[in-house]
Order: sequence, then structure tokens, then C-alpha cells
Amino acid sequence: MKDRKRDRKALRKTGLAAFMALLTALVLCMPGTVQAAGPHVQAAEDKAPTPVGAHGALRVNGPDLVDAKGEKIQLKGMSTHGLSWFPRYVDKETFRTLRDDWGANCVRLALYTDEYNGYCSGGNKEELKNLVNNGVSYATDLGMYVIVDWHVLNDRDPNVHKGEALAFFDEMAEKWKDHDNVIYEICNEPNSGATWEGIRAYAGEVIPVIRKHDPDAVIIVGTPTWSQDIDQALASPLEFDNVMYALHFYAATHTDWLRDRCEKCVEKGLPVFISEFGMCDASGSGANNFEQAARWMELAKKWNLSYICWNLADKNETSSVLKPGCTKVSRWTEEDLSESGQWIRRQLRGEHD
Ligand code: IDC
Repeated sequence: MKDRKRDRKALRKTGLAAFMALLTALVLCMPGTVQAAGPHVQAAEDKAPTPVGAHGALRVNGPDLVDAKGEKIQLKGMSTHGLSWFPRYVDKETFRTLRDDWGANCVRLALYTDEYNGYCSGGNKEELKNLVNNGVSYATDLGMYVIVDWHVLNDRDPNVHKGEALAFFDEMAEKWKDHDNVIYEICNEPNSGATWEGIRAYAGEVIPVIRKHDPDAVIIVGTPTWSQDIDQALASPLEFDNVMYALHFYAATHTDWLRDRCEKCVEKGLPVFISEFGMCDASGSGANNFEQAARWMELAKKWNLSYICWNLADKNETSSVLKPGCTKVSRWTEEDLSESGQWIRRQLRGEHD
């Protein structure tokens, strides 16, 4: 599979190089066009590579996420809010602004399973799948990594909607199997009594369904207690390659004790992915605690942990990065951003370092 992808990629590259050479030769042979052609060809070469263009297919190596060259890579970006409630941010220009102005290399598409109008609770499945598919296409066009997030929350235990999860991931993985940029997150936050044993059993069924189509896709697995109990995953990890375990934090709620757990697990070799976090408390609202958030970011930097911020919407809650009532879906100014939005944009741009 990997070889097939590589061959295809090499072929594309060779084809493109040959085409560019031919084009350059043709243009240079045309009298009077040399002056005009020079800077144009130069400009095309100068164009910065996209994140996926630069890093290619990712895989998990020990605790690290690494790129096609085997070098460590940190994914950083934004999660959408629930796709059925805020579909308008599934927009190519939204993602472009996140990439070019915010410095994000990844977006996460949050597909709630059991909330109001969730995928398994009355939502329009075809419309929701279209949103996910469009999101993946836009991210692909822009050379960004994209996480397809099966957003278990109200359902508590991913086994509740396991049948639908199997059908969904079967369809997604078949559709996107040739894409190097798609990451599957198979259960956002098991909680309230959902055990690691149960999650393990669920993962043991869902992962093979994805791997049947895409043997080397990176897969993120949620952990008990709203994706905080990564120590349970360390005690009994899954027997699959290219798997990472989700750790979620909300900085005003989860402080030293969860950072300590995180560090201990990573030190022992557990691949951890912060696929959701907020600077406020676990309700998604309340006051932001930027001091605690900054400590989390230090930890992420130290261990090269990928992180995705919750949430890209203009909902009237602290964790939304746009001010309530902001109608723009892209090219936001500082005034369009909430306090959270201003902070995370600076963080992603590296301005806090
Ligand atoms: C919250 C949203 C809120 C929505 C609620 C639905 O911010 O607008 O009404 O979900 O139950 C999580 C979850 C994430 C939560 C978020 C804040 O993954 O879905 O979003 N949170 O509560 N885990 C910890 C916090």
C-alpha cells in the first residue's frame, strides 16, 4: 500500500517535472518571451510547499508522529464545532485562512454521533457525510492534514453506535484510501463508565475496517473519562501500528495532575495526540486560563505533541474562536476574533514562543 502510494507520488512528481521542463523549454524558445518567462517560472518555484506537500504520509514511530522522511512532525490546528450545527465553516476559504494566516497544518471535522441532529440521532446522514467529504476535499486541495472525528459524547460508550461507526468508517476509508492526509479519530470522548476494555474491543473492530482499505492510516483512539485516562491505554495498548491515543484538556479545569500523567505516559513511549483542548473550563465556557494553557503548550512543545483547539464557530461560549454574531467564514480581522480566537491564532503563528 505504502509502496503504491509512493509510486503514484513519484510518478506524479516525474510527470510534473517533465511537463515543467517542456513548458520552460517551449517558452524559452519563443523569441521575445525570455524576459517575461524568467520571473514567472521563478515565482512558481518559490511557492512555499503545503504542509502535506512538505511532509507527505505520516506514521507513528514510538511515541512520535513522523513524516514521510521519518522526521518528527507536530500537527496543529482547529476543530470545527458540530458539523450539523455549524456547517458554514466547511469552506475552502475558511481552511485557507487557517493555513495561511493562522499557521494551521490540520483541521478536525467534528461529527457528533448522539447529540441533537447527530449522525446517529436524527441528523441527515447524507448531508453530514457530504460535509465530511467536502471538508476532506478542501483540506486535500490545500495540502492540509484532516481528522475525521467520530464525536462520541452524549452516547458515552462508543459501543452504543458501533454498527453505525463500522459502516461510516468503512465508507470513509474506502473513499479516502489513496489520500495521505486523512487521519481517523474513532471515538472522541468515551465517558461516564465507558471502560478501556470496552473501548479496546470497539477499536479492535473499527480499526481493521479502516485498515482493510487503508493499511497505513494514522488512527486516534479516545480514552476513558473524556479522553483523560491515557494511563489505561499505556497499561494495555492496542495491538495495531500507527495508532495514537487521545488526551483532551481544558486548561481552566485540567492542570498539573493531567500534565504529569501525560508526561509520564509519553516518557514511557505512549503516542499521545491532543486532538481537542480549550483554554477555558471543561464546559467549553467560563473564564479562559491562559497561564495554564501556556503550560500545556510548553509541554506539547517539549514532547512534540500535536494539538487541535476547540472550536471554530461564533457560538456564544468562551471556547468559540469567533465573536458571537461574526458572519465571516474566512479572512477574519483581530476584531472578529474572541479572546480565545486571538490567543490561539497567536499560538499557532508561533507568536507566544
Ligand atoms: C460542547 C460545545 C457546546 C455543545 C456541547 C454539546 O462547546 O457548544 O453544546 O458540546 O454537548 C468536550 C467535547 C465537546 C464539548 C466541549 C465543551 O468533546 O464536544 O463541546 N468539551 O464542553 N470535551 C470536553 C469539553
